[in-house]
Amino acid sequence: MVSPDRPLLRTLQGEAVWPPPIWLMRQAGRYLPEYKVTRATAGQFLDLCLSPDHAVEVTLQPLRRYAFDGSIMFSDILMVPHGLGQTVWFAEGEGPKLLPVRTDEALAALDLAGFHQRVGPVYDIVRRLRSQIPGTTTLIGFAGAPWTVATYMIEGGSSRSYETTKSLMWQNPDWFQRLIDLIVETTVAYLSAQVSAGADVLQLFDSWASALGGPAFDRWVIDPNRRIVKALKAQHPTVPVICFPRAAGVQYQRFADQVPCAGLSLDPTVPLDWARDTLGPKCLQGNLDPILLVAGGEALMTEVRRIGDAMRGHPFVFNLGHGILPNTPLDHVAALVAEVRSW
Ligand code: 1CP
Repeated sequence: MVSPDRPLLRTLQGEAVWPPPIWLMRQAGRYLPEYKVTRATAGQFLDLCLSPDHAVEVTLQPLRRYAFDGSIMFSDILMVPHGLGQTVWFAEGEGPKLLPVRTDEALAALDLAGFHQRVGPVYDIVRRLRSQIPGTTTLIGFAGAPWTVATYMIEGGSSRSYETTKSLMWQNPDWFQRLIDLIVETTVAYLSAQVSAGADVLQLFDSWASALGGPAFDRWVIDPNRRIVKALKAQHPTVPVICFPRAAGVQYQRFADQVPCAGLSLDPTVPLDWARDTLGPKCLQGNLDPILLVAGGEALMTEVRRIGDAMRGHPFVFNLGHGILPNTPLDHVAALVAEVRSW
């Protein structure tokens, strides 16, 4: 049964709930021994993402240990390129690989018509989670933001400098705009279908937002996020969207002014007093350094309390400033959750 009292949802609707709700980005994953067991039986990483039995199981694993207030469906931002028919695979120990999209022909071959069918299991996963998570837990759907997804689609995997992506973006902005527009349209349809399947809240991950500045940040980070959030708000007015233009620095302010999202996720470099005063009316989420959660001890607790002191009285979601790291000790996570819940 879904309870009306979901602290994470209430917070994103603007209430300064205290103690703040807590969940962790990438809370399912390799720091959990039980994840490694399921991962080993599921086959390829993409098979894990597209197998409802396994994906539901790994989504529930961190909830069983830590009773987080939010449950993020287990999936990956590369589900959108996969759904568009781009060839995506995960090379063991190397990360994601894709057959790059760099030409008119490759762009024309992407196929929105077959999208929902290719990602169909994701909607099944959300539906099953809706009925299996505790009633007070908020179910989070997600997607990558267009700029970040485009870097993977063009580079063919992870990148340090995004050299091919940026070169194409500046040499052929019309082509790049067509790719971004396709990702915007697909992402709206994808997230909307996640809501129809039962997601309470959505998060857009723009993990590589800090690669752009000036007008390029406005055009390729702010504008696509704004269009997606506006379209989702029109279709699902009560569903809050959290945006995460990671490491965008002072550009967080321009982003906040122009993107009508309910929540902003902050990376560890964002000063919280500045965020509270300038990004203000929005609910803020973050921003513990994931390496502090690996380090543990007094340093961890001092920082966790500093974050709490800065954000008390404001709608705030306790989270990391980026995904949890595989080396994170389980008892550090338990100590973090106990500390936040003691406030
Ligand atoms: O070996 C394994 O088990 C695969 C590791 C892994 C996992 C656990 C990958 C490959 N993706 C995931 C799951 C995942 N990815 C989630 C799970 C839900 C949860 O939080 O429990 C989420 C939200 C993502 C989102 C994601 N994937 C992002 C955005 C968030 C972020 O961390 O910046 C990005 C950039 C990706 C791409 C990706 N997928 C996987 C890897 C190793 C990467 C990053 C590669 C890179 O650094 O470029």
